[in-house]
Amino acid sequence: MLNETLILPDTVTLSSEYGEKYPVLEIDNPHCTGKVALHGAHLFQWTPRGEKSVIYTSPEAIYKEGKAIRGGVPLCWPWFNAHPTDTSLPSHGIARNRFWELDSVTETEAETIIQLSLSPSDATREIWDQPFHAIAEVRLGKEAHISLTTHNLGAETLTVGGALHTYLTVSHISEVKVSGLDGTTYIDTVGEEAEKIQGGDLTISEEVDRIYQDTEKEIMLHDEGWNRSISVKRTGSKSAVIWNPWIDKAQALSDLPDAAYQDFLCIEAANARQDVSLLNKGESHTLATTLKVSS
Ligand code: TA6
Repeated sequence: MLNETLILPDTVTLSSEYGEKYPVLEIDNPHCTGKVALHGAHLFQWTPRGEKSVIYTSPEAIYKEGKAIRGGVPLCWPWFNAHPTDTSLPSHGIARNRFWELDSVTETEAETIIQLSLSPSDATREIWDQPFHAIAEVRLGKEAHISLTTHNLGAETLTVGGALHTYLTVSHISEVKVSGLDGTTYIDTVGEEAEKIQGGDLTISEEVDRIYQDTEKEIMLHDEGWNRSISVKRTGSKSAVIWNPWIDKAQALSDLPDAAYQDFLCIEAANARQDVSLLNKGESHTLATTLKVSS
């Protein structure tokens, strides 16, 4: 998990605020502050200088092995939501609920760069018995860039989906609208599943849980309350997921305050349902998202 000989740049400290056995990297560089847990390779705080927090994390999040932090950018991998054929397997896969290896922490004038990796273990093989190597990279500066690369180390074709399940802080859910999805087909998974087409901008006034398909365009979250916009640019992502639990689902989540549905919206770079990648022997795939705030 943690190579004690790894030298950290001056702008990065190793924090035990979340427990001696739950290492968190705290970033404080000229452009932003941030926090990355080795557990799940999980970015859970990013605040550009002069801005309000961009990444939302629940004040009731749980920081312990095996439980994904509620908020931040959970890595849903190698599948999104329920496993396509075996619903007994963990929802959102195996990446977000275990410790990753910290491979390197470097910096440039523009950003801090953190690289972590995950390799098969007895525990992962029990769930997904495939020869893989996964690399997560978090780059924090005036923008935040999160990427997840899958290498197929085996001879068999690897089917890989997933999502960078990004929780974005908003002034109030009633103050936001989302553009960039107009005319895009989506699967509405709230209640009876149905395929629909997005008409114009998306506003949120009820539970929203949608998989937008075959879309690679930039998505913009416009927050009237804080007079800012957050750009979400995706690469290696054919789907985009928009999620807000609204009142009932928020109450059902024990690691989220009941009223917290008002404080965030998830805009996720994803490859869901049929938008998965088939990696032949030796092939790799990178799913990435870049966040940028503008006023
Ligand atoms: O991204 C949308 C979603 O798949 C929702 O259906 C909801 O389950 C959400 O992810 C959170 O999932 P989690 O397992 O983190 O509670």
